[in-house]
Amino acid sequence: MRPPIQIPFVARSRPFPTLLRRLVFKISVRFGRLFCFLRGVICKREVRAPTLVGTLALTGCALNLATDAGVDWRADVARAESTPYYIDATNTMLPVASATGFSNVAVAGDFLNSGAIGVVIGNHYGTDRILVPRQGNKRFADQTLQRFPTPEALRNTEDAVAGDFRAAGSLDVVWVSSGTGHTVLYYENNGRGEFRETDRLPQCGAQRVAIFRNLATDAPSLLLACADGLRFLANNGHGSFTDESSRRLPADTGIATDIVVSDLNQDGAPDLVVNGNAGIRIFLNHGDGTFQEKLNAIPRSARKEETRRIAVGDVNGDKCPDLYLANWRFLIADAALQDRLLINDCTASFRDRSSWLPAKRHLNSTAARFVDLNGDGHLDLVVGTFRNDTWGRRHDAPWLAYLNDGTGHFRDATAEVFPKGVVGNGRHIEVADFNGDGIPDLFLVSRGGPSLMLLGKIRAKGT
Ligand SMILES: [Ca+2]
Ligand SMILES: [Ca+2]
Ligand SMILES: [Ca+2]
Ligand SMILES: [Ca+2]
Repeated sequence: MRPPIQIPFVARSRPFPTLLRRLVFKISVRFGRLFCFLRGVICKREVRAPTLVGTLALTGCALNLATDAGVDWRADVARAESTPYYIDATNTMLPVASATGFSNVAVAGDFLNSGAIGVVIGNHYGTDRILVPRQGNKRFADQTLQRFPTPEALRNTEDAVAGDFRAAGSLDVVWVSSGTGHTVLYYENNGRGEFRETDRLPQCGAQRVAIFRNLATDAPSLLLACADGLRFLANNGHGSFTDESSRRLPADTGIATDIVVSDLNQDGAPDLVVNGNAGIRIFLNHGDGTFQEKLNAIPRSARKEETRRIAVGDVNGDKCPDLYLANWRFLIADAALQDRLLINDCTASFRDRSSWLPAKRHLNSTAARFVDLNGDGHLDLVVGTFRNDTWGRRHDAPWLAYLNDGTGHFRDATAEVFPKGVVGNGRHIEVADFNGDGIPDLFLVSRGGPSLMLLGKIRAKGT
């Protein structure tokens, strides 16, 4: 039996006075994280009997979650910086405390089947969260306590995807985590945006997860980038999964740290780009969802290279997906900080066109995504950076905006595109129409400091 949870703040109908609220929040965040950590260390998943530490820890986790519930954060609105392209709606739309953490990933979706977009956020050293739309998409509320199961162990979420894995008409969530206990977690949605954790998935030490469909009509399967190689978990059609790695994937996929799905050779079958201990590798789809490596597809980097994230999209208008490698210096001391742009010749062979990128600032790149920032129909780039502080004490590294001239040549237009103060400790970029005005918005996920909500202002041509 789980220990009882006392949550003194949830039932309050009126907000705390500001100073008291902030004090309670600061204390509870610090102790909540500590208790979550202690519980993760001491109370392994298998230990279900109540213990003093376990009870304190779980209560601390709950406090950490609860402090934001019912609190009106509009009192904290300090700024809403704007450019012709984006307005920073972080303080006006988000419960900022709930969007602040050691966040690694966010996934947007209509989790409540309400027609409005919400977002789930995966955190290190804390609890994953769900923010749901309120007031006609004008604000988000943290309903983690009401909608997520209470975590039973420290998780350290690294990545997540959402999909209708059971063909039930609702979005379930798969999390991958480097924490104790299960590291691949399945949150099943009851159709109303309330989740329960199930044991649907085989386990491995995974850092990334991606959805794969060989045909558009297929149930979504899962690809996991695991410490012992790539895994293919085939969806049996109703949300149960079979590990078909040995049948579908090459024998030696190596240690995998990132994976992207895209039809690189334009034959109609989605292929794979895999990052790992052997660098970037291309696995081409035979057409039936089995894969073979295409050797020498990626030109070698002149210097040692450590890639954290791969972005994929056509940047030069030939409809063939190109690649951007967000490179950092983390485990390899002399790795180059230069990111790379790789242009596809439409057969999944790539040429290095990093010279088409603006001069790189001396920053680690930790996230990248192709997005049409100025609505001209050409994919631009958002790049997340950080300053070598994995503890998130510093979260002042810029989010970069690179505009594409349509031929794949980019210029650094950060100051023109992003409002002042768009900084963080970049980890992930989610794109969705969060306020329902038909224009794509950005949710910039930061490890330390608040993640940011940027509402788009430019309507794309033809929309
Ligand atoms: Ca293909
Ligand atoms: Ca291209
Ligand atoms: Ca553009
Ligand atoms: Ca929008």
